[in-house]
Amino acid sequence: MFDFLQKNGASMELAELIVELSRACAGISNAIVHTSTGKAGTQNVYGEDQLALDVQAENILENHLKSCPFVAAIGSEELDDLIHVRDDGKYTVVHDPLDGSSLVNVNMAVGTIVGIYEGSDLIGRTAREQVAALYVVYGPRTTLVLTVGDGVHEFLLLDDVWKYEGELSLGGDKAYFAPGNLRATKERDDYFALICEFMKEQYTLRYSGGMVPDINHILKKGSGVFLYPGMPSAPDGKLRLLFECGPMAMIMEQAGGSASNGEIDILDIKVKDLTQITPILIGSKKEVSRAASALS
Ligand code: FDP
Repeated sequence: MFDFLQKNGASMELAELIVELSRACAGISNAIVHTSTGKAGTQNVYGEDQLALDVQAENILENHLKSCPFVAAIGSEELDDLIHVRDDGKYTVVHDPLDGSSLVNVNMAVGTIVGIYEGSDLIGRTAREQVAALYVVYGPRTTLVLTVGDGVHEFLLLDDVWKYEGELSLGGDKAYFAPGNLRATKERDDYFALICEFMKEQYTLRYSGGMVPDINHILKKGSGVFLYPGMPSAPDGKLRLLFECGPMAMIMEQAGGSASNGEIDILDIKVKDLTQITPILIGSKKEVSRAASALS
């Protein structure tokens, strides 16, 4: 993976950091198989109950990142502040260690999401400043999808080694939809109407309840849209700008798609605080702009 990353324009430091992250994710893949799916007895910064696996995935990533000489700071969906790692570090790494972890005990796919910024502060910045982003899908197979700003590339974990599988890009024309937060249809007639249109136009539903596998579906099939809109009682939805939406938006844009909050690109939203959430419409450009007009 190191050589591949350097050939694709990553600096030596960035390539080493991503390789370290890929080792951590191989460890998380193993932990998913061997760790209890029960609760940890603690809550994260959003007040959500943590599973033992959430805590373990967080610890695995944190330990690997602390051992990497290029990491300045770490931000995690599970923590309320950045962890300062070293003054001479070059990168801040933000991550959601185990997105969709409640799906593990029913044996559905879950994921890790990571974004990488240069520098050690994130406030006032935008996700467009990420120098790399990746996600890992822990499903029947474990795959890692990454960008360092030169397209989107997929690797497969085989016997603890990440094997290059190929490039992912949008360009398909099959109509898939993944409608998150369907509860919003109770408060939003426009969302209800859009979902009805998708059904009448015979779009294919592909929604698992895990953002990572649902967006991975769009990237692998080459088309589709994932929606998680807000509603009057929760105007910004619930998905996190830094830890979930920002990295996924960079990957989608690099694959030829787009991501919007309904008004502006996810990649152009200024970070005001680490726990910031945002509505998201992400996938094929034409589907994202259709959803943005329908939900404006
Ligand atoms: P989860 O809360 O289970 O971790 O980021 C959170 C997330 O999963 C996404 O992976 C998923 O798309 C979304 O929440 C599902 O939310 P709803 O339960 O509100 O549908």
